[in-house]
Amino acid sequence: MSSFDLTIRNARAVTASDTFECDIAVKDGRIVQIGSRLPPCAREIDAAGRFVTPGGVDAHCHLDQPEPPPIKMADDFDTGTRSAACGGTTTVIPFALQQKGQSLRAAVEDYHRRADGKAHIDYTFHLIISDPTPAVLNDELPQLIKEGYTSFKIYMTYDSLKLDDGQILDLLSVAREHGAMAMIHAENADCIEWLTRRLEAAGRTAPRFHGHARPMLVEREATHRAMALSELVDTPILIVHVSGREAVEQIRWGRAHGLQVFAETCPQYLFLSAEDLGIDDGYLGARCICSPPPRDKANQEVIWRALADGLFTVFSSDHAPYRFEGTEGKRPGGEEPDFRHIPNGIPGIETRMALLWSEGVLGGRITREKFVELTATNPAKAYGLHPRKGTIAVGADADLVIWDERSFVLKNEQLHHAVDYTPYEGMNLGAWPGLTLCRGEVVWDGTSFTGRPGTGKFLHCGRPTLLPDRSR
Ligand code: DUC
Ligand code: ZN
Ligand code: ZN
Repeated sequence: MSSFDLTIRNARAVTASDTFECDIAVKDGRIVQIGSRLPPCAREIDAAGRFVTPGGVDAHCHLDQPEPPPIKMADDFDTGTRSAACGGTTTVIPFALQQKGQSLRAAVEDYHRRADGKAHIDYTFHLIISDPTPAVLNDELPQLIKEGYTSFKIYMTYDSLKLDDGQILDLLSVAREHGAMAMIHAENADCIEWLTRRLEAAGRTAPRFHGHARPMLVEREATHRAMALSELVDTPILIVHVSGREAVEQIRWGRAHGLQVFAETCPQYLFLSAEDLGIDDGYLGARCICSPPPRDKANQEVIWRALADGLFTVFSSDHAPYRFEGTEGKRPGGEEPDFRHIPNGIPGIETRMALLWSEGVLGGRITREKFVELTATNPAKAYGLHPRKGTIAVGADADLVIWDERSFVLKNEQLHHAVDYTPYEGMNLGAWPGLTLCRGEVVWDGTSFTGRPGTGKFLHCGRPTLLPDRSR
């Protein structure tokens, strides 16, 4: 009998580069051997020819982020990571948000308190920097990067978060000097505000006008500007939640001109469209309000092609969980606010992996290897977690998903988040994780969630390995 804790037999293991038949042996939470006909083990799981992928790394999700009352996120680190695990994600990277006037360190400490003892799977934090004071730029941020908080998000829109070009240049300089990944939310704030006021003046305040206030050109312009700022400082950026053709064209242009620009997209830009925000002035479309907004079918096709051809580096959920009913979410106390006041964001932490496997892999749009690259390996590399996370290799954490390929109709009641709807209700899916292992422990067995709060650990990130190493 071997000394392994667990052996997975007859796996069809998929990595970002290969698919191969093997047994996978686990000891102390790590993969210790990959081979054929490994010796018997006291605990074995027969994967019987099913595909086994690395557990997903969801590199963009929002959990228990502070909000102005009465708005409150529905998912905290308990329900959010439970939902992630049941959907095949084993690492999440939500955001420690600095409020204006707050020290960055205090924001990180507050966010640790929100996570401590609650997470079921491993996690780390990106930082959101809304107030890049000299203390932040010179002391707090460089020190936090050294401690393993090696990525931060910059907003070009939202009044409470947006930075001007000079502030962005300052932050990109810190990213360059200290080897951090800068993520950018690219939408032109002034255009959005101007359009919003005109829509309001015309009485056009129903949810669907959210999309009218944020047309593609506001994303196109900000994407181009973000790339210009990154070029000026000579440091890479990662543009998050890219929604359609015009932004994709900008990024292709940037790449063709030698700029180092990485890009992320999300399920909502493949599976939702402007019609989901409403075809009339009804309020139900508030459920699909997110920013940038979903576009049209032609833009969905552009995003699919860009996933397949390598334009996109990362596929994340941008899970931003607000209930529709109740006092804290999209329809607070039964009120139906103007689109300006509806919280931006949709749930998706549990559905991200299965949507892409079903429609991308089984739909013949991307390879299995590309699926792994986008959902696990590249996010781990982009944020300094690879090779511990995001791959199937000796020495990596035993974060694994065994896939069940079966058709079913998705319903919110099957999901484990604390949100009262899924935007993907009624979709036919062809696969769902049949088993999720987090550091060798079963957290989801295909029917039941089996995790325990507090077993997920905080991860200190290394230097993002997608970035050039300027230290030599
Ligand atoms: N947009 C964001 O920028 N963040 C959260 C969700 C959303 O829709
Ligand atoms: Zn954003
Ligand atoms: Zn987001």
